[in-house]
Amino acid sequence: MSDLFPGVPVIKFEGPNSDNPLAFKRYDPDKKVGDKTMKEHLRFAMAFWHSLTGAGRDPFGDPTMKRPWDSVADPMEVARARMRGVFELTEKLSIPYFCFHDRDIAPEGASLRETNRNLDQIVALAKDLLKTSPTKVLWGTANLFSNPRFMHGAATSPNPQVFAYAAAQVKKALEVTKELGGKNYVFWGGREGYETLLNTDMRLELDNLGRFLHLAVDYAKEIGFSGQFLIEPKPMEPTKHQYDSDTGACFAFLQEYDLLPNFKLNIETNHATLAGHTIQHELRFARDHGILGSVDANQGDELLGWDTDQFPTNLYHGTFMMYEILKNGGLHSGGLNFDAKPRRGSFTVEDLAISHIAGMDTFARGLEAAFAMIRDGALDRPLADRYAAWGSGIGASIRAGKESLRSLESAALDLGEIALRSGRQEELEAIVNRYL
Ligand code: XLS
Ligand code: NI
Ligand code: NI
Repeated sequence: MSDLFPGVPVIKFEGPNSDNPLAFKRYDPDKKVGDKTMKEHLRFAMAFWHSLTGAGRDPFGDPTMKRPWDSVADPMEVARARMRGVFELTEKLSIPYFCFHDRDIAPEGASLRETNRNLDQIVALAKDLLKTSPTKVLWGTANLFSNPRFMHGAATSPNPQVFAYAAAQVKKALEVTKELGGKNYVFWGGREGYETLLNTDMRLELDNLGRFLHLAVDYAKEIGFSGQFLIEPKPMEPTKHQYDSDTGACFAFLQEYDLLPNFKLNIETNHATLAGHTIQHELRFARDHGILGSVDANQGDELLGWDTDQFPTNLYHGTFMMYEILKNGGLHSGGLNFDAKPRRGSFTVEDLAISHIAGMDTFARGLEAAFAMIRDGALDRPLADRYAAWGSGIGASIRAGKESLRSLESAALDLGEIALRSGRQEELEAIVNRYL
């Protein structure tokens, strides 16, 4: 292991009474919860872009983060240090995976050819490090939004040369993800969306997005990449209206373009709240439709209307998320990727480690609470009770498709007052609190 971060020790589990900020209070990787260990349930990943590349820049100020490569001038040397850094940090934190964009890990050159050469060098180093490390790659993706060429979108650009460039980038990113053993490949919509309909042919752009994803599926087959494809819903930012706005919109899109057999969703907490949904809603919708693939675990701020990408410390989110994930039978090839960054004022390397610890403890606590609620049927029993009438009599008959408006009218005409039952919301909320 490299020693770029001497201030970060190997993090150990010390239990809920520990006051050591550099220790796990809840996350005990080998502890069994049901028939799987916490590590197997949670499948944490570090986001390369926030933890290694991100530097604390915001629209009002310069980078703040103190990192070991700050004084290194050669961008390829910086890239090599960051790649060693992601292995060191994930190993010290017992985080089994990392996720990356092509442009996080290697600098762009003067042409795509030169950029790809840079990428190849760093990928060779990563491959080498993978050999001796427990760390693996959860997913790769292409950054199709930072470079000015993507100002009007990538697959949805009005300019076919931009579409071609983006396709070339995805081709390479797929090859690299395969080479590094990535378990999934993600498409987050970047700038696939619009600012104004006055200059946008929405139909054409959506058709092109569908075509683009089919090209990726075809190429993955050709090179034998068997990872899961994921798209990541987000309603806005950077564009005013992102096409993949929420899980419902993504489901309709995948269905319309016949992509459902190949795609699931990577669902992000802060994107859910920006879309005006709870994260539980987004996960439930995806689970119910068989497209819950992976999670970008972070949180927003109630009072800020943008993607603040904070580390997830909200125990209710952690619990409800793990509830949906357990009910989904786990995330399969997916995981919990910390698409999160320490606040700009939390600029030390220790802050970076502590942020991950806080997030991991949140999900470990959420896992235990959700597991216990499911084990006890704490929510399942009242739920089954609420819908019990659909299992017999007229309920069962409606579900079996045996009724018509005419037959239902005759059933209703002579009904007196219908006896309704309480929804018991506060009681259920109090039940959840008992588990926290
Ligand atoms: C941005 C997205 C991005 C994706 C990967 O809001 O969350 O970070 O996860 O491109
Ligand atoms: Ni994300
Ligand atoms: Ni995001």
